[in-house]
Amino acid sequence: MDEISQSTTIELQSPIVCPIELSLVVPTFNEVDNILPLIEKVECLLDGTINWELIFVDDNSPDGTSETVRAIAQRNRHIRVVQRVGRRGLSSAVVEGILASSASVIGVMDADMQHDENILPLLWKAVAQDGFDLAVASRYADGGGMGEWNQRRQSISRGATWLATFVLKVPVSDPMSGFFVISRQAFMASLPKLSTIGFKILVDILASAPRRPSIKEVPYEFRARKFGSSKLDSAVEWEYIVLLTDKLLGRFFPIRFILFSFVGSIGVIVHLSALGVSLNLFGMRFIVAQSIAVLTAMTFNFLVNNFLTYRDRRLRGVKLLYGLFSFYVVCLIGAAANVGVGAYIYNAQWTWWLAGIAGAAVGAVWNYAVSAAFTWKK
Ligand SMILES: Nc1nc2c(ncn2[C@@H]2O[C@H](COP(=O)(O)OP(=O)(O)O)[C@@H](O)[C@H]2O)c(=O)[nH]1
Ligand SMILES: [Mg+2]
Repeated sequence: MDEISQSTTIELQSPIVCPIELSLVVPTFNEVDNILPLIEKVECLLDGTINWELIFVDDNSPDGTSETVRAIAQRNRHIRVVQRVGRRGLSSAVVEGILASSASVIGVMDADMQHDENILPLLWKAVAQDGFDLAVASRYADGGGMGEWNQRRQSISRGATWLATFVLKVPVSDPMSGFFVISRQAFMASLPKLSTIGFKILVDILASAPRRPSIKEVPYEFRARKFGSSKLDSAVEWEYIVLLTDKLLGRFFPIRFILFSFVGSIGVIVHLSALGVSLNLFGMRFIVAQSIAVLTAMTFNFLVNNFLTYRDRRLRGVKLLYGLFSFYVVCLIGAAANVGVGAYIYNAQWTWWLAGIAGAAVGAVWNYAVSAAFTWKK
């Protein structure tokens, strides 16, 4: 054994004098004004009681959040930043922060101080000392509250909470909470099955758990934001639906294929509508009307898939045009495969509708697989 590896072994064998007891992971996007107040609050609360580290996972915020954290981290060894470039996403940020941390108990919390940090020690104790797998800060448990949220957001949150019950393996009053403490063991157990889509990492963790985790709920009152603004928009609501669909059906089919097929089935309605209008309103010949309908449906499918199914690889500008033409080519070959397979099965004396479904299925798989490789290639 050489000198370096010998000394490493000795170091690892020596007892840890002051282990980190809580790794706090905070996802950030444009939170520059919240960084210092949050650090000060956590310091006041935990210093001298729980040995902590605080990891900000920042998606390269244009407001300089990463630089601000780094400047503080130069002077304060409790603090670190994981700066991600070219990527966005709250859930994936939390996962990367947890994987970059070291304590056996992990806390997840927002940067904007809407989460009441005063209950952190309670959450930590439930996991670190009382042996729970997970402690969730809950707005819906007795004693908790939604603070100043308007009626619309409260209703959306309640609806989303209700929807989550279909994928969760364990009942929790506030599965949408972004404020919780979890043992590393419980997190690692869920990790292989995580979808890391969107905003709701706790729903993801709970739905991916291989066994029922033990859970403690701690009520708290959600606070109003003082600095910065919410990143919740309709895209986040859509990603939530995608997450739940992935949790329900993802083990059978890739989530993008499910979305692609969903868009395709709406495309059939678009096709029939365009055909009906061309024939009945404009009195076109069938062959012309059918061609217009095919073109309309393909364009519709392309644009909607570009917006929803591939929103993370969305094509814009000239690339959008190239993408559209490559999609036309893919779909026309798909249509030929559809007709070919359908005719083959029909000629082999199968029923007409089975031949039709088999042809459509082959066409759909072709369109999905080939457009993924060419139109929306990574
Ligand atoms: N790293 C990262 N953090 C995000 C992203 N979107 C939101 N956040 C952070 O996640 C936390 C919750 O977001 P927020 O907009 O306050 O959501 P709201 O409380 O539901 O309105 C905040 O600390 C945000 O800065 C993202 O795309 N990447
Ligand atoms: Mg917030």
